[in-house]
Amino acid sequence: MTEKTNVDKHPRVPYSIGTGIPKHGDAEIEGYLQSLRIQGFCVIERVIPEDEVAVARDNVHRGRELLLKDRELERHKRIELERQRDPDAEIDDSPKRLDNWRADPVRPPLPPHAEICDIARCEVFAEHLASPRVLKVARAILDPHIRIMQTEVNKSSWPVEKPISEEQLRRRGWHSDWPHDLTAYGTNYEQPWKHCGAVAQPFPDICMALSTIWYLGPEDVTPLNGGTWVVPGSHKDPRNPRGPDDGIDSRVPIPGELQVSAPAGSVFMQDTRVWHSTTLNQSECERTAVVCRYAPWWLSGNEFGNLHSGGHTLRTYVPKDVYENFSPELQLLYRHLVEGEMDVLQLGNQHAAARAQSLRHSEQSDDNSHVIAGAMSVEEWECHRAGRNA
Ligand SMILES: O=C(O)CCC(=O)C(=O)O
Ligand SMILES: [Fe+2]
Repeated sequence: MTEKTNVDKHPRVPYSIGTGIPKHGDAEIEGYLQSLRIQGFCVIERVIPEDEVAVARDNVHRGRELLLKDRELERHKRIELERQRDPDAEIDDSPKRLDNWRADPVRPPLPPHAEICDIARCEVFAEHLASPRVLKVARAILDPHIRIMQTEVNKSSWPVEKPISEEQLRRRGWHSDWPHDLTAYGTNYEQPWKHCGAVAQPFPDICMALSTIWYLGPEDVTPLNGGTWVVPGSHKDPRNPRGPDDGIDSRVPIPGELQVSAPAGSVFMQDTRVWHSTTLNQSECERTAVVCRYAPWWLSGNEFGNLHSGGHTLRTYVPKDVYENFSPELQLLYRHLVEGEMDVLQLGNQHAAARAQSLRHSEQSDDNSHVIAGAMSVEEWECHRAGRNA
């Protein structure tokens, strides 16, 4: 007698995008770097250890509630201040109310006119953002001095109502992320401050920022329950799904697309140029997720690109008392958003500059006949450097 086959509606992770990448040491980091360079993304597996995922997830859920309360308080304070200034003022409590404080968009105002950053109320989860493997990869791709520019703790994908139509299954929302989101989050001519910055097409062939999606379970992420869609290699294509001249329909499938699978606690990290899309969650369970974007010191993030869940282009800040409880590594990532803190260049950059300066004064060979400008690839340069430092 043949046994009845049980089709599991909630398959365990069938594979992970990280499959094939060694799991330890430099080889693991090198695998992620290769994947980022060639495919435009990688999945760093189990950044949050299995037995800590539930705590991180609960912390994010609780944080979301606290943030709503904080923002309401901030809004009241703003109105109070306005009343003190002018008791007869007609207080505009509509979403346009913040326009007054955007008079100087280059130097946005301090709290309460700024809004509290999402990370400020998710301090347990927050510490994972400074996990050594994530930072190693981000620093190798971007720069030794990286910062987190956008934090969105509300990136869950909720189960859709059944039955699901073919039309729904075909639905995509292809885009690339800030600063490569060509919509710049809804700019318009009447409100010129409302612009998060968008790199002009064709994008320079450089990774300017890394978008990370932190999958916080409770289930592992599969194509069924919210595994993000991605088009491998699209970071190198001059076209863009939101490119007005590119003839790409951002709402339907693109050849070569695939969905991410990863164990809960993993991080999907992508070059912000990569074309990707959210996915229908066909399971019965919320796919909890947080999104944040790591960028090098030179990306203009304090003037542009501010964002947290529920915010828009308003300046965000991390309260000093919260920041003081962050670990030193995490502090480096958020220092630029803390009142009264100077975001001086980090140690790695200072060492690099010191080496370059000492070279100026050292004995040099006095012969450049071996140099053929333009003849060395980045890979050759990296081998050469490793040899010198061995
Ligand atoms: O939730 C996801 O899977 C994708 C989210 C995303 O693309 C975004 O936040 O920019
Ligand atoms: Fe995105």
